[in-house]
Amino acid sequence: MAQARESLELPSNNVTDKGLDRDCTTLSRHVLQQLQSFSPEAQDLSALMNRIALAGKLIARRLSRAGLMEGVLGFTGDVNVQGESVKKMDVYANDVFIGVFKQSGLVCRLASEEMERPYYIPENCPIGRYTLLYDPIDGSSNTDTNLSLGSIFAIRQQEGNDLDGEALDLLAPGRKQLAAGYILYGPSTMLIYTIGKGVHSFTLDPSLGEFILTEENIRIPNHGPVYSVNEGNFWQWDESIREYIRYVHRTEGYTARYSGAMVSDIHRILLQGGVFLYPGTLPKPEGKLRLLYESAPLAFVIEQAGGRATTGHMEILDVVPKKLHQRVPLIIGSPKDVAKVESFIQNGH
Ligand code: P6P
Repeated sequence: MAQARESLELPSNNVTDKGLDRDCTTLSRHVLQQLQSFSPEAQDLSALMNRIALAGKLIARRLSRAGLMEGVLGFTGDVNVQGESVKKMDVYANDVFIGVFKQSGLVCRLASEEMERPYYIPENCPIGRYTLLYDPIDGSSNTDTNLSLGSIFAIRQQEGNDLDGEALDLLAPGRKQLAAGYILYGPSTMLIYTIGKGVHSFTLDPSLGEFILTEENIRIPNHGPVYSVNEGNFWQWDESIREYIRYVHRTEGYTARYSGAMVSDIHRILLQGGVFLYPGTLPKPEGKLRLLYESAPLAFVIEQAGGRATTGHMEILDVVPKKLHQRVPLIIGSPKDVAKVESFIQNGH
């Protein structure tokens, strides 16, 4: 019997199973933990993040089967407000966010790269206190080649009643964001977010249908080897940017990485350090990237991780947009690397 008892030795009941604890940390629970509160505002934010997660699951599911379905890939034949050819995935993802937030009851307006004007959900507006700003698919050029893509989101408090539908309260600096982050559709689907209390990552477990906590309080390295920029624009840049590129070409320790989806490139920089640039060009000095639903959300995340994001002359989060689809030059990443780029822009070296 003694022999049998030894083989039956049970683990002591004070052993906490880290894996089990982590598997139970879902996104909505994590938001409440972050806020250490069950206030109506905390519950709202938790519910909003849950909706973002649902949108991410629906988009990830579509992308994972795109090659097996009719009508998912390719172009719609339309051109969006940005003057860009629209992919079918752009439209699908844009509609997914509208659909999941209609059900939420919390969001009155959605502003997206794909829509000239904000989309209003009238039934939500009397109580809807939040606005979702998003880029439904970042990196559309990668949809038909099965490469990484992203969705970028920011949540802002609605200020005033916007009776004229001009959404002028959205023309406020990025420091007004309540929450921001991105979903990365890669080998796995990840969701990275901040509500101003650090940066946290979640990985979608398809078998559970849940985003599970993966890393808390992510800190960007002070410096890293990666510089991420489309060098095909080299001769359209200002001389100061060309001088920076010549500097990294001749200096040991730098490596170029550029995927065509900045969510993917910036996620790499968040973890390994470095700098992503989309500078202005001579024909387009304001650059390509949109402030309200691309640069500002990513700037919030990177600043919360200890990094920086600037136009080259001003912190991204301090820029006051003049219009909904305003573009800004973007230099974002590790503090030391962003400062290096700035030194070329501001001092010519
Ligand atoms: P280019 C995707 O359209 C995007 O907004 C970013 O995700 C990406 O880094 C950039 O544009 C790619 O633009 O001009 O280098 O092809």
